[in-house]
Amino acid sequence: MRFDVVTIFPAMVQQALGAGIVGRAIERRTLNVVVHDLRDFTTDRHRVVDDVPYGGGPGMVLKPEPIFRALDAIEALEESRPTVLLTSPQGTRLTQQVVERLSRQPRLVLLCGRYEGVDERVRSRVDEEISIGDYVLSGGELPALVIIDAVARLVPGVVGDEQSVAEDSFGRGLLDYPHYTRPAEIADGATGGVLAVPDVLLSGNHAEIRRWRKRQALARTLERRPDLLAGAELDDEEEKLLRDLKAQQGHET
Ligand code: 9D3
Repeated sequence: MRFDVVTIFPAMVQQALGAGIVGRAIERRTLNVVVHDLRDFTTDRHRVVDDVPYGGGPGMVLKPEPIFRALDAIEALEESRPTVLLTSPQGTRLTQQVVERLSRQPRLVLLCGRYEGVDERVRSRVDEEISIGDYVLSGGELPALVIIDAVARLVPGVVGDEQSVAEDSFGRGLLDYPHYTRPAEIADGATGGVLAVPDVLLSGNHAEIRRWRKRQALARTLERRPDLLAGAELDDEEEKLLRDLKAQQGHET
């Protein structure tokens, strides 16, 4: 899969892409990510990318022509027309479902918004605007990196363990179960007590362990994110565990 990123902070984007799972996938050529400096598509001596808003008001607006030139150049790089995304607070909220849909595209262009926004005419070249959530950031670079990270994980070969991608709790609509590693007991400095790993995980009884994890995942989801249960794909065992948990919850209150 190919990503083209258009930004006024290419070093920030490039730097972040070098690390971790995505960085390794780029090294292996499983992913191709090309970062473009919007200033390279200006034609004036001072490489100006922004201007004051028509009608007045605070802040600056990204000028349309450098963006149009960048998109023309990027679209000419390959035969197929890429899907053009604009990061914007007005966009579709990014969810795993949106991530899955984007991962079916062979080519994505990510236009990173900045300042108060981009000239509205740029939207004539944009297929979809994406927001990563309801909080105010300074620009679209971190959102572009979030989109690339989430989408890239679904590209075959990017994550080493395909099973962990397939089973990923969010993929199935539930929160994760608790994880433990060695040692089996640690001292709790705060209380003088002992923090122990649940016995079932040390039992070697894999059927019991699987059931415990399902129950924990369901209990946490019911407690912290009950909204997720409406869209979750549950098997028969999970449906039964959930009924039991809800019945218990009823007694507790
Ligand atoms: C302070 C300016 N705001 C006035 C109402 C509007 C505004 C413009 C530009 C708010 C934030 C930004 C910069 N943010 C993004 O470009 C952005 C973003 C975000 O802030 N939150 C979540 N997702 C995204 S995607 C792009």
